[in-house]
Amino acid sequence: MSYVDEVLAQVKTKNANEPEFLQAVEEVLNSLRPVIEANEEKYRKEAILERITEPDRQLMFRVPWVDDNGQVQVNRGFRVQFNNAIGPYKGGLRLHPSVNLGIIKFLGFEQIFKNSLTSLPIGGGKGGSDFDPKGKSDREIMAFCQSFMTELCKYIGADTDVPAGDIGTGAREIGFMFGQYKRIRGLYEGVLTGKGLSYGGSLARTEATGYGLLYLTREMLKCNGQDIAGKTVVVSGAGNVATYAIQKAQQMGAKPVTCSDSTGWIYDPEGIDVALLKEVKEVKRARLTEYAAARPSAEYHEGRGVWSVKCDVALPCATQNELDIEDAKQLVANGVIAVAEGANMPTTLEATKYLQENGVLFAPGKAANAGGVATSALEMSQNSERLSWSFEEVDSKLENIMINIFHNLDDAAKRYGVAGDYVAGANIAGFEKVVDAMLAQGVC
Ligand code: NDP
Ligand code: 2IT
Repeated sequence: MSYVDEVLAQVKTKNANEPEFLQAVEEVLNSLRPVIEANEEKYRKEAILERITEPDRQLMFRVPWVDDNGQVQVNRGFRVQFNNAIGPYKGGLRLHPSVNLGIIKFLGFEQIFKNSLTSLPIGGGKGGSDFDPKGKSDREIMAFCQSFMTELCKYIGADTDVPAGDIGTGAREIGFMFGQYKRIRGLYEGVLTGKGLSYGGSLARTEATGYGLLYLTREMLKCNGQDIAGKTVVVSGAGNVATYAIQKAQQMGAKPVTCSDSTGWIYDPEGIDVALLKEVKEVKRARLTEYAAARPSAEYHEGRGVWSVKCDVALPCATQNELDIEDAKQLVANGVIAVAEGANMPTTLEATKYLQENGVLFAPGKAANAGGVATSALEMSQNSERLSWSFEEVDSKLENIMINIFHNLDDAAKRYGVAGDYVAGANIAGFEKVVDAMLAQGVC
């Protein structure tokens, strides 16, 4: 049996109840086959694949907090420190009722390769909780965040592990967590990114994931003889990533016509009104029905359905496995040219394969959404030098990073005879740097 197949079988046995983690490992290991086969004996002897698929450690803890009725609530907290070969663990905190260990492990595993692709010195980690922020008062959010950080603060630090935002964790939550870390540890340090501008945050971090997604998508289109300007874009999600992807797409002359949340979706043929979307989602924290109510050109539909809208470019920016084989078939039938993942693993393996086989340019999340974590690393640099850079400086670094990521994965795919397979290119390019550092650092 090949080394890849051996390790895949072991990972499946050891993590049988974690489908999302197995999906992420399967995608990465399968696309690394040409690299592994070229060094099979060495990698097997060094147990590189066993080591890279087993987290350094996974922390799980109780998060008790008191709700507004005086009732004690208990959630489960997680932090998976996956791999720190190239830098301190780095990755977001997801607050969503669906969170479990397998989901955090898939996100932490993806983060290893994503962070490597940024070319910045950050390792892979992820955390979060099954806490549901929806419908909670600010005081309840604070109570949860303080309790969560009371335990998490023992394991993180500016040079060990630097968490950030993800689904359900934005500036408000990061603020409460930073305050609690500072209070318990007595350290004013860059232990979290995505901080507010008044206490060490970076300009352009809020916009970074969505903007970065568009910088990479534009480069991918350009290198394939296409222009983003004039394209109709379909976006899912209505959170941080989706909002700033829509904004940057408009700035580039494209027309984003959809967005969605967990209850419904908007089709707005005149183009999404970003100011209104921000008002509804960032300020009021309301449902998309309010967007439709305020915008005559918009249609609101219950449930899911954005992938049924005819488009040139599709940008899934909500959550994992939100674009399945039926959606992929519909997109292809409607003439889609490119799919770029703003979310982490939003496209199922079957749908990815179908899109690629049908000539759709496909940019995987670990490359396409790396702008968020890259800008987090720029926030860490600014915190270390106790300076802050201008919006333009951060944004132009972000743009360069995204362009470089695209060329690195394009080159890696060409080097291994799979030109145009950007999934393989991203996995290979991300893996090469991490494995080099792992080998140099010995058995650890
Ligand atoms: P937000 O919490 O800001 O937004 C998430 C959006 O997705 C919301 O509109 C949410 O709707 C919608 N959604 C629909 N279905 C689900 C579901 N089942 N679970 C969770 N959300 C759902 O998160 P972000 O925009 O930050 O994150 C979106 C994706 O991008 C995630 O996959 C995340 O891991 C990834 N990502 C985020 C980065 C960042 O910097 N923030 C960086 C790189 C990747 P509703 O409000 O109704 O729940
Ligand atoms: O998935 C991701 O890359 C993020 N949620 C951002 C992580 C970070 O450390 O900024």
